[in-house]
Amino acid sequence: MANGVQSQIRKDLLDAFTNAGDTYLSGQYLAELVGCSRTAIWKHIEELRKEGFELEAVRRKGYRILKTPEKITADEIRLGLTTNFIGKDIHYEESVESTQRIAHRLAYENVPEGTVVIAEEQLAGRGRMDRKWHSPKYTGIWMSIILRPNIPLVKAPQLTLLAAVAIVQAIEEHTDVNPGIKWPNDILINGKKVTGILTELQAEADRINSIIIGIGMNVNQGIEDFPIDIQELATSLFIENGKICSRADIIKAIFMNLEKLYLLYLDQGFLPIKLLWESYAISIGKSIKARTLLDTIVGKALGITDEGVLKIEDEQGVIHHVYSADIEI
Ligand code: BTX
Repeated sequence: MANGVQSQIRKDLLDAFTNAGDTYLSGQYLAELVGCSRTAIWKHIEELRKEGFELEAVRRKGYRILKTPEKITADEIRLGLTTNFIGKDIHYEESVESTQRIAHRLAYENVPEGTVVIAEEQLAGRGRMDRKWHSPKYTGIWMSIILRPNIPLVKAPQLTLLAAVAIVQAIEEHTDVNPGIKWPNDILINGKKVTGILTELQAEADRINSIIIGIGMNVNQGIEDFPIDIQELATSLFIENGKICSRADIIKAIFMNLEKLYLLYLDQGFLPIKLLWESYAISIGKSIKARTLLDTIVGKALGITDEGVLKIEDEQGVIHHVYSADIEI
């Protein structure tokens, strides 16, 4: 109980600082707002300082937040987040096998839509078809987001494309680089992979219970931080942009863009998302090789259908519809 009260006070304090922006908030004001003594406020502020928040205290004016910590905390992500449901509930972990695994369990437990699992490190991060996803500590964004759209099963892959658009927009908002999307789930900068998306489902018959969108983004790694076998094909925002990026800011931007696009999608369907997706697509119109589970198709990528399925025209002029594949451009 006591801990619940403490964390509510802390949440209220961070909300107050978020709403105040650059304005100072007095100890008296904060004490009245959250319903505790000024000494208790001072103690909470000291706690926040220990966690790496930089708080300025000015006599007769009060407090304001100057800087949030390098290590991501759920509080730091909440600070300034204006979404209605995505990221409202954050399960933050220091080290996990895979955030997907935890998100699957939470989804079974019926947590609210928009719940997110974020880890500083994954020991068994995974890509599609059980490939490994390298997820070292403190450098990237490793997270899984739970959504519950009321759509038929066949439309689920559209959510991967929607997430890709949200991520590309977030990268553009926080860096000077130009990311592109390689169908279906890779975000590339200068031809190298900066982000992978893994969309998994919990469904019964034709009904989706939950979609779990796993996002792995390389943010502050140097090239030597990648294992030798992926150094040629992987990159990070730091490598491409030359500056350390705040992971919390990028996470917030992903949440905000994702929620906006998701609501648009639920309201108007896939078409507006498709148009945005096409404006970032780098494989369309090019000669590509698509390896599916069954065979390999070589031809020209014509575009995606209204359902998000890739169309490839082979040398005989036959048009193939590809639902899932690895693409080589
Ligand atoms: P994918 O199957 O398209 O890509 C996996 C391939 O990408 C690997 O075989 C390897 O070649 C390469 N790779 C591995 N690690 C990295 C990396 N850090 N950067 C660039 N390339 C890499 C992509 O699958 C989907 C990845 C989703 C990862 C998220 S992280 C949060 C969530 N939890 C979890 O376990 N997975 C997802």
